[in-house]
Amino acid sequence: MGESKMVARLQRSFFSLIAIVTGLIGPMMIICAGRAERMEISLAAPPCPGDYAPGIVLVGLRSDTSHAQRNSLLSRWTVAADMPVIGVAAIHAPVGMECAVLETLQQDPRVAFAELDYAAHATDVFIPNDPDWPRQWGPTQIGAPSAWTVTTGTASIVIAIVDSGIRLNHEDLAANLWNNPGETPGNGIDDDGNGQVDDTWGWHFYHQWAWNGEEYTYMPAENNQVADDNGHGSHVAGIAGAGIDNETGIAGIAGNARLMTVKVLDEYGSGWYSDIAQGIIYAVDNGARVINLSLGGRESSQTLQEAMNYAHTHGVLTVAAAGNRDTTDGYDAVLYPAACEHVLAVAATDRDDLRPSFSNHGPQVDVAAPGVEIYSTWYRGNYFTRSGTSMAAPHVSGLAALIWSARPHLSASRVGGIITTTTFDVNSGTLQLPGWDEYIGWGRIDAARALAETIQTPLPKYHYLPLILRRRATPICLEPPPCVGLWTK
Ligand SMILES: [Ca+2]
Ligand SMILES: [Ca+2]
Ligand SMILES: [Ca+2]
Ligand SMILES: [Ca+2]
Repeated sequence: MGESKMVARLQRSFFSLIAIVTGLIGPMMIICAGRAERMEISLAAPPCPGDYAPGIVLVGLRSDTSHAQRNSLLSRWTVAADMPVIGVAAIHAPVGMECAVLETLQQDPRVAFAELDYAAHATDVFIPNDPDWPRQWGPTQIGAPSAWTVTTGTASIVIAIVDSGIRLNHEDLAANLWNNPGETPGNGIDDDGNGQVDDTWGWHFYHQWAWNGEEYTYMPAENNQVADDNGHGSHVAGIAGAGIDNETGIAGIAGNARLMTVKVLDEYGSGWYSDIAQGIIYAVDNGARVINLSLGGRESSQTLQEAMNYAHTHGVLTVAAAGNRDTTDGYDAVLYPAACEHVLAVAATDRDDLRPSFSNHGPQVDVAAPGVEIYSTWYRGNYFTRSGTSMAAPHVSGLAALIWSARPHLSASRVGGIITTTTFDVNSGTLQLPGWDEYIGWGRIDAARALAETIQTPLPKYHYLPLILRRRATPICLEPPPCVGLWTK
C-alpha cells in the first residue's frame, strides 16, 4: 500500500470513526485524556461480560504499522504495559468503559485486534457444594480446592482417628466411616478372628479401676463401644474426612476416604499410653494407612515409640499434634507421641499463616497446618468451632490420604516427604526464620503443591493385590520395589 493511499485510508477511517462516535454520544460523552490526539468514547456502551482486569484493554497493531504510526496511536492512551516484540500494548481505559474503548480501537485501521485483559487462574479448583463451606478457611488456606481436582480421596484409603471416638450417626460422617468387612455386627462372635468381638466400626481401648476395699487396681479393658462421649474425636474426624460435596455440613480434606474409629480417650479427653499404643497396633493391623493422633503427654515413652516403630515398619504414616501450651504452667515443648521418631509432628497456624502462641515448639516439629477457629463436626450431631494443634494434625492426615488416593503404591516415607517438601515456609520473611524452624517446622502444608508433586510420580506398570490388611500379616512384594505398605493375608 502506497503512502498516499495509506494516509487517505487513515483519514477516511478517522472521520468515519468520529461520525460513528458522535452519533452515539449526545450529552453522555467523555474525552479521553490523550496527548497527540483526542478520542471520544460513548458512555452508552454497556459493560463487557467476563472476568477481566478493570480499566485495561489490550491492543495489537498490524504488523505493517510503522513505528511512527504506532507511536501516534499509543500516544492517545496511557500505556500500562508495552510488548513491542509481539506488537501488543496494554492501555488504560476508564473503568466500566472497556467495551466502548474496544469498539473504538477495533475500527482503527492500524489495529489488528483489541481485546480485554482476561483473568487466568493458576489451576482449576474444586469448590464443594457443602453448605458450611464458607465457614471453613483451613482447606482453602492449604490449597485443597486445587488438590481436589486430582482426588477427593478414595474409600480404599483409611485414616484411623485414635481419639475419643466418633459420633457414628453424624450426618456428615456416617457414610465415611470404615467398617470392618470381615465382622458380622452384634452376633457376639469374632468373625474375622482379629481378636476383637463385633468390632464393626473400630475398637475401644480403655482402663478401669477395680476397688478391692483397700486400694484401686488399674485394669486394662476394652469393648466395641466407640461412640464419642467427649467431642474431640468427632471434630478431628470431620476435618480429615467429613463427606465432601454431599450437600451436607462441611468438606473434609479427604472427604471420600474412610475413617476408622479407635477410641482411646475417655469422656474427659484423657487416656493412658497403653491404650494409645494398643489403638495404634489395632489401626495398623486392620488396614489404616494413616493414623491421626491429636493427643499427647509430656513424658517420653519407649512403649509409645515401639508403637510408632510398629506403624512405621508396616508402612503406616503416623501424624501427631505438637501439643498446646499448658495454660497453668506455660509448658510448651512438643508432646509425645509427636516428639517420637517416625511421626509427623504438626504445629498450628492461623488465617494469616502465623503461629498462634498456644502451639508447642521444639526440634521435633515437622510441619504446620490450620489450627485456629476450625469449624467441624461435633459429637452432639451438630458442628462446632475449636482451636488447637489437635485441629492442625487432621489437615495433615487428610492430605496424606489424598496423596495415597492419587498414588496408592507410594511408601509412607515418600508420602511424608511429599508433605514436608511442598510446604510454604510462611515465616521466612517477616519473622526471619528461613528454612526449618522449631515453630512451624518446614512450613505450612500445601495440598495443591503436594498433589502436583504426587502426580509427577508415574503409576506403577505392575499389578498389586488388593490392599487388604490382616492381623499379624507378613508384607509381601509381587514385583520389584516399592513394596512398602503392601500386605495380603
Ligand atoms: Ca473381630
Ligand atoms: Ca461379629
Ligand atoms: Ca459434607
Ligand atoms: Ca521457617
